[in-house]
Amino acid sequence: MVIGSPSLFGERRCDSPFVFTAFVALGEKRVSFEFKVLDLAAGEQRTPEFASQSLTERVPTLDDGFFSVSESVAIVEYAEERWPSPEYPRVLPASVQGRARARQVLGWLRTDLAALRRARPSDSIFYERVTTPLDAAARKDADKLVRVASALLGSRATIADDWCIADADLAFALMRLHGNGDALPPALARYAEAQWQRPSVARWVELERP
Ligand SMILES: N[C@@H](CCC(=O)N[C@@H](CS)C(=O)NCC(=O)O)C(=O)O
Repeated sequence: MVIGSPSLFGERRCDSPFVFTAFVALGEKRVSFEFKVLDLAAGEQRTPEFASQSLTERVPTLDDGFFSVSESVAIVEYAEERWPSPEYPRVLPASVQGRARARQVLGWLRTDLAALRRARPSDSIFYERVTTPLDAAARKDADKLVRVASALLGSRATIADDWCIADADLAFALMRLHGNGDALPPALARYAEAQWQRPSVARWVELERP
C-alpha cells in the first residue's frame, strides 16, 4: 500500500552530485515528492530513524512509504520501474544499447576523475568558484572528461537517442570545469548549459542554499 507521496532525502548544502541525480530523475518522472534535507555536518544521517530507512546512513535516500532505498543509481533504477514508461517519462534510454551506455556513464562518473573532483569540488559549482589552475593530475582528468564526452556526444545533443539521466550527470561533471571558468570546447559548453536549463535540472540549480 502506498501512503502519500515519496520523500527524497538530500543534504542541506544541495551540492551533492548523487542527490542531484536522484532529484533530477524524480523531477523527470513528474512524480510529486517532498525534498527533505539533512545536516550531514551535524550528523543527522546517523539518527536511528534515518539509519533504519537508508541502511547506509547516506543520502540520497528515497522513502516511498512502504519501501526505502539509498544509492543514487539504485534510486534511478527503482524510479524507472516504479513509475514506468509510457505512463511516466523515461529516465533511462529505450534501447538495450542506450541503457548500457547510460549505465556506463553513471558508473564511470562515480568512480573516475578523482583529481578533477578534488580540484573542482561540487560546491565550487554552486557556491564560490575555484580559480586556482588545475594541477597536472586534474588537468589529465579534465582532458579525459573532454575526450570521453566528445566521443559520447559526437554531433548529437544527447548521449542516447533521447535525453536520459546520464546527460544530467555528464553535464554536472562538465560544470566542474565550465562553472569555474575552465575552458571547454564550445560544443561541450553549449551542451552543459543546455542541460542546466532543462526544467528538472534548473529546479536543482535554483534550490535555495544556505
Ligand atoms: N554512491 C553513493 C554516494 C552517496 C554519498 O557519498 N553521499 C554522501 C553525501 S554526498 C553522504 O551521505 N555522506 C554522509 C556520510 O557518509 O556520513 C550514491 O551514489 O548515492
